[in-house]
Amino acid sequence: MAGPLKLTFLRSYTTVDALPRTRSELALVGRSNVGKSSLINGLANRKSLAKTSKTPGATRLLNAYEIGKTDSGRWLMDLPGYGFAKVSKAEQAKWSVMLGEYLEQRESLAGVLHLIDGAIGPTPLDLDMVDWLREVGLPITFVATKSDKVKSSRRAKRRNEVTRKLGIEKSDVLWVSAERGAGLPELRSRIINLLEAN
Ligand SMILES: Nc1nc2c(ncn2[C@@H]2O[C@H](COP(=O)(O)OP(=O)(O)O)[C@@H](O)[C@H]2O)c(=O)[nH]1
Ligand SMILES: [Mg+2]
Repeated sequence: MAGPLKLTFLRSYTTVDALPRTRSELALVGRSNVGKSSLINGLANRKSLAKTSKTPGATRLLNAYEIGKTDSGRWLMDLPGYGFAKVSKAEQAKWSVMLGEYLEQRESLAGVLHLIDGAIGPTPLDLDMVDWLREVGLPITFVATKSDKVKSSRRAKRRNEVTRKLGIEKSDVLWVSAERGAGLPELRSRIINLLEAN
């Protein structure tokens, strides 16, 4: 179990080609509004390292964060969220090309943290993304967000639903609340272990 991660925002990239080589990298993938930015802030125990929003933006950027010491070469990459209804077909197509390039070509990519909204459960788009990630063959760590929003009376049922739909075991998903901090120490340890394996 680990305390707050030292996370430094480096910069945003608009293309995969522009990315420099890194030693080891993990990518955050998830529906727009799933709680990615909040989770980054929670992992670092900071309030506004990553911008959070009630109205999901349409910005399609690869946001790079360095983990640990300066020039550690270990990155956490915040990928653009999917499923934002107000995005045009053309914009969506651009998004999936960029994401495909990133996921299929990034040599240092040690794995993907796939965020699923715990308050909603896996959506059809989430399941499409899982199929894609499995096809690419990347190690996936499932993270169910917003656990504080699931009433305790519904928790067991929701946990079963999440694991059944994703086709995984209960122990394969980490439940977290960026708001309350639940599950964050376990997730930080997982992140450190995944990055060090590379
Ligand atoms: N209750 C609760 N709300 C959360 C949590 N994490 C994120 N949210 C809310 O979900 C919305 C989207 O969060 P954000 O981090 O911007 O999502 P992103 O679009 O995936 O980056 C915001 O209104 C957050 O306050 C959580 O753990 N608990
Ligand atoms: Mg965000």
